[in-house]
Amino acid sequence: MRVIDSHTGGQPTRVLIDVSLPLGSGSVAEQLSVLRSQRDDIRRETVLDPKCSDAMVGALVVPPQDSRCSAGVIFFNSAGYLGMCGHGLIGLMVTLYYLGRIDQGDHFIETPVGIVKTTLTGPNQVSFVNVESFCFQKDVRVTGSSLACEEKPIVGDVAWGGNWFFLVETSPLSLCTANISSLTDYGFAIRRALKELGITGLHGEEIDHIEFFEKPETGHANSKNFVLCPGGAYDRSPCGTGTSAKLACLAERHALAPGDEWVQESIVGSQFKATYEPAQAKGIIPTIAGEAYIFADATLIQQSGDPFQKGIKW
Ligand code: PYC
Repeated sequence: MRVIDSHTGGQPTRVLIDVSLPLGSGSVAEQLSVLRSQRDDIRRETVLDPKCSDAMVGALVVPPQDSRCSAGVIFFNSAGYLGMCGHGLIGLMVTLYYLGRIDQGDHFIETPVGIVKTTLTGPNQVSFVNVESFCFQKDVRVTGSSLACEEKPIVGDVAWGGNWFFLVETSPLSLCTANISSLTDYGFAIRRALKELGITGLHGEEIDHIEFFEKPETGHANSKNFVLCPGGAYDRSPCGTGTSAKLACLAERHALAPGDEWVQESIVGSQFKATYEPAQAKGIIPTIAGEAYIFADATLIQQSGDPFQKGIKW
């Protein structure tokens, strides 16, 4: 199988090239449920250990149902499937351009959670108008056995940006790379506590992304973040869906006006530029801009006898 690997602000994306599966002729959301129940081997063989690091997000290009769209895409990682993936979408567009399959300019892409408009402004530069994002619950206090050692409860917002996030405005630990493993442990403890407390997304969905913020001391970014992804990897990019969730919370608090730029920096120092417009219904429509670079155009092979052909599952 041919794969093209890129990274967006340090966070990798693996696009599967010319993989055509019988997933039905429904929407991308419907195709995702067939993929999940019948062909999860594709995800396991392409993004699980030993072929990949936990940080990798795979992208399967599928036929869109909506005729406005150039393509459909299903994103996945070592833990399962994502609704949307901002860094992955930027990687996908740069990859399709590298392959000569799209021109610079506007393209609509169908994802399992809705249609996103992308604009390829250069060979490596992409902006996208994300799905409607909203702050679902403000100032949620989280205590519990998983956080028993903490004196103060953790306070955060629950928001949707194409995935579900718990956003902690004041990070419990300083956001530096030396703290990545402690931040990861802390993020997992919050995830466990949210589960214990029955705190979920709008329709009972698990909140599987945890985001910590702090104000950067230098530079011109408005905020720095650390994002714990579902499989336990941290996002090297500022996280497109996480930045969308952040903008929704800022808008909810009237802390950022429509059209004003927000620069979100990741824990490794990469940046996304973001703005939003109010949505017609409850939330906002974010626009996120970033860049991706390709680093491998490769063929995955399976040798007979390899006990870990299908990936290491745990
Ligand atoms: O950029 O939206 C994103 C994302 C989600 C998980 C990893 N990256």
